[in-house]
Amino acid sequence: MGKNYKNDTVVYQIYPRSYLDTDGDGYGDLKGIISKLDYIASLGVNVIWLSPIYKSPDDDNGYDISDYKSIQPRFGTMDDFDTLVSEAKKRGIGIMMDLVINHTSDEHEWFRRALAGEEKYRNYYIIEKGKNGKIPNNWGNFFAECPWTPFGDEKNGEYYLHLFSKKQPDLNWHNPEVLEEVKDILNFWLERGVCGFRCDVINVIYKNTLADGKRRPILTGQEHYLSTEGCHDILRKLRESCLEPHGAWAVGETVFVDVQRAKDLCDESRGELDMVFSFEHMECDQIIVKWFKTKLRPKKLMRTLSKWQTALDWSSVYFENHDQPRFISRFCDSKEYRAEASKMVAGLLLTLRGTPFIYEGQEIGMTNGDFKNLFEVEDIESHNVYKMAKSLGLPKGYRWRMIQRTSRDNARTPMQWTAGEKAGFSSSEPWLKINANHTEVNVENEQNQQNGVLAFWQTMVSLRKENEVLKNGSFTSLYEGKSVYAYQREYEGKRLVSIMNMCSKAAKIPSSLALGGKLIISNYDGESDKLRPFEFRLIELD
Ligand code: ISL
Repeated sequence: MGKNYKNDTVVYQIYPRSYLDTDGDGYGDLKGIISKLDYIASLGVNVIWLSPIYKSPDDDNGYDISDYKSIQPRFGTMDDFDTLVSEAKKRGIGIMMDLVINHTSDEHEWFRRALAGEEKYRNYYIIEKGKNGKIPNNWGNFFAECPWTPFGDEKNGEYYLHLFSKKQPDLNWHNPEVLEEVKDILNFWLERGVCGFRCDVINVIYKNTLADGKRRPILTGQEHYLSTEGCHDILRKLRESCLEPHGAWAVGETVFVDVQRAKDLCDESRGELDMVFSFEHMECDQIIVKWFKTKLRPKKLMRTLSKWQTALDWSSVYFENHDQPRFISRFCDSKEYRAEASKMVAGLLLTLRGTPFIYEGQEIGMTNGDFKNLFEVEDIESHNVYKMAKSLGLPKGYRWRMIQRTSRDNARTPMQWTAGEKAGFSSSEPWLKINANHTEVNVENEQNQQNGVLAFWQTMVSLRKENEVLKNGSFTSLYEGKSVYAYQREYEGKRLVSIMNMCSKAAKIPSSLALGGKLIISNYDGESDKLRPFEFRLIELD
């Protein structure tokens, strides 16, 4: 992927099961996405990243793949997929697939054959003898469960490793045959015309050793598998054999990544990833682990953003995805300013340096799901964490509030198309509860408003795509206050300044920011000598 391609791209992430259901089974489908391509094109985006659409028993909503070369039947057929690629292409939009290669489903043919005793396939997974009648090591698991499950008959004393659910056995990347299989999968999709891949938890795939790890509050053992040399080597091979020949690109989801590791993974000269998703800016409201949250502190967010903007030459920029609570719900608790806050995030996302990723529903200011109890929550991680909290003796009310705030389902509620029945998402009961605020927060409503949230996102995307300073300019932080953030983008002598107020109270404009210049866009009408709640301004300096 050439440099300009990076700078010109704005990505829209779709969580297929929640986008639009056209066959009335309560799940979104590919035909639904196809029917919304004009809407997606109207956002101005030029790449769609699809969360997994492969065949899967759905233990982790498709991140447990049982066949990498077929489509989940409830999402449609391979013909539907081909139509999606060609119809998107007509609108100047590329399709990016989600590549999940740390693990497969336990229902994948490879794992079944391993269980049936085929040596070749046993070597595809990480299978170990227990130690002294116990599991092989002291590692932790991302979903708060034990990472080892008996492999086949318990009496054999063997276990397989799974960093995620027990239905997601980890692949053995020490086996070169696994690499060959994965190359074949990439080429299969590249030949069908996809433009790239979002690589799921890519920096954990290669485990150096299975030795015990240093004890930590979460994910003991991580020092044995985070960003190992083996992982770098695999990424280089995948680029050389698959991405490069097809002119495709890759963004890596890289958990617990620090600046140096991120640099190592996406430095152009190393030929690995084009960019990464880092997490530090999403953790500004967390206490040690993501399930314990405080109110988001804007200053911490600003500092973290500036740090990453300055440290990396290029990366992705995102504030929402299918794993994170809705961003505006994290720092704007008043309904009154929902629209302003969403517009401010649009201003922020689209004026930072890097490739912006917009998550479905973000463009209309969707908020966290309004779940009333655990029965309404589907996510495997939430259920496991609830159980863990119970075993730690945390009180019931606390446990529920914890899930309510942090559940990944917060961002997975069906897309809100209309104020009507089932939000225009489906004709039957949806797989996950629709937010009651769809009567107010929905696409149809937004499309009738000239100054609405959607219109602002559209304007910001087009500004971003047309403006060389926003596309290519350098980043310099100008001000990081309690709620006021300002930074400058500069390119070939032209300067733009973004200035915003990240809270629901008006804020004074610091004297150092009285820079003059011409207002390009703001999310408020009329002038004001203060920054109003969640006000965003983009200013061109002389
Ligand atoms: O959510 C996280 C950080 O805030 C991490 O726990 C991490 O993003 C996540 O667990 C890894 O996510 C990816 O792989 C998982 C899958 O469940 C997620 O949906 C996917 O994005 C396993 O494949």
